[in-house]
Formats: sequence, C-alpha cells, structure tokens
Amino acid sequence: MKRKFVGLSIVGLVMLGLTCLSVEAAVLKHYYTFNKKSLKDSRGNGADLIIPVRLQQNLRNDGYYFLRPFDWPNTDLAFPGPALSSQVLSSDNYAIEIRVKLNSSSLVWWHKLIDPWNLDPEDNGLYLFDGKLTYYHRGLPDFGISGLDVIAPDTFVNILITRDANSNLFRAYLNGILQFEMPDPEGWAVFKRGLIWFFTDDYATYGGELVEGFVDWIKIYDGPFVPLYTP
Ligand SMILES: [Ca+2]
Ligand SMILES: [Ca+2]
Repeated sequence: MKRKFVGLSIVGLVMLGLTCLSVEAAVLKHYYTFNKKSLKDSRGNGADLIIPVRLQQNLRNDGYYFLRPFDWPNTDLAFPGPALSSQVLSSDNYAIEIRVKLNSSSLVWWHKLIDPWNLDPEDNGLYLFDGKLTYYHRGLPDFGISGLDVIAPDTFVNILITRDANSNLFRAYLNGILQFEMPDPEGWAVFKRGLIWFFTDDYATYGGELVEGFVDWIKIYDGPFVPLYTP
C-alpha cells in the first residue's frame, strides 16, 4: 500500500512538474496594450499593429473600439483591424491571448475574431457563433466546432487560443476554461499568409460577420500553455 502511495505521489509530482514546465515554456514575446493610443509592442520585440488611419479615431488611452465603419464597405475601412505581421509569432506553435468586451449584436450569428490567413476567401478562422467561441473551416461541419459557454455582452472576457506544433492541436479557452479542442493536421490555424487579422472578416461573407467591441490588450506567446488563472 505504501509503495502504491509513493508511486502515485511521484506520478503526481511529475504531472505537476510537466504542467509548470508547459506554462514556463511559453514566453510572452509581444504585448500590445493600446495604452496612450499606442500601436507598438510594449515588449519592444515586434511589429506595430496596423489600423487604417481614419479608424485610429477609435483608439482610446486604454484600448481600441473595433466597430463596423459607418461607410462600410468602402475601401480600406472595410477592414477595421488591427492587423499584425505574422512574422511576429511562430506560425504553428503559439498562444494568443486577448482581453475584450463584445457588443450584444456580435453575440448573435457569426462574427469573426481572428483570421489567420490574411482574409483569404476560405473564410477560415476563429469566430463567435451565437456568443460561443467557434472555429470554422471548410473541412468541418457547417457550424464548425463550438465552445461551451455563451459570452456575456459588454463584459471583459479573456480569450486564449493555443496551437501545439507537436500534437497539431488547437485549443480555445474562455476566462481560463477550455472551450474546445480541434485537431489541426492540415494547418488551418497556422499563420502563414503574411498578416494576422483581429476583429476583421473577409469578403467571402460580404463583411456581414464583422465583430464589434473593445480590446484592452493583445498578448502573443512563443508557444502553447495551459492557463492557470481565474477571471
Ligand atoms: Ca466570414
Ligand atoms: Ca489597454
């Protein structure tokens, strides 16, 4: 009995050790705070965020309102952004964390949160579907893979997505709780087309899936991790 207890303890310690390692293995490489209306990486490691000049009026001292432009779908304003060069992160092994508030209108039907393929007409990406985190790509059933929890409107939430290059697993977390896990052997969630777009949809669905809300910050890590925080 004692032997068994010791054995379990060692297993427990190893598991704890692995968990800690996996957390420590992911390093925060880029941190976009938007503070003082800055689009720069506060870690000094990366490219600036890109937002059309005329939409920079939606910057505040603590964040950015991503809103459907009033004269959408005119030219550059059809893509409110922000966008970011995909060079700033490992394309297939990463974590991206955002703190956002979402408008109630974005919690009904489809609205795209992150587009990994530079607005490719494939329409691939991380969406909200009826207020739940959802991944859509054409290899999936029509309604993609959805998470568990419906996001509350006008309330700050923490959204974390991770992709593990070893397992090819993509995971999405809401306020630290795993929402879904998606096998991704084909690399739909690999950032490989120049720009990553936040809060912007492509024209495959005529811009009707633009999302509206406010972003406090965006963090980019050099690898996946399991969140340990609580909201
Ligand atoms: Ca779309
Ligand atoms: Ca901020």
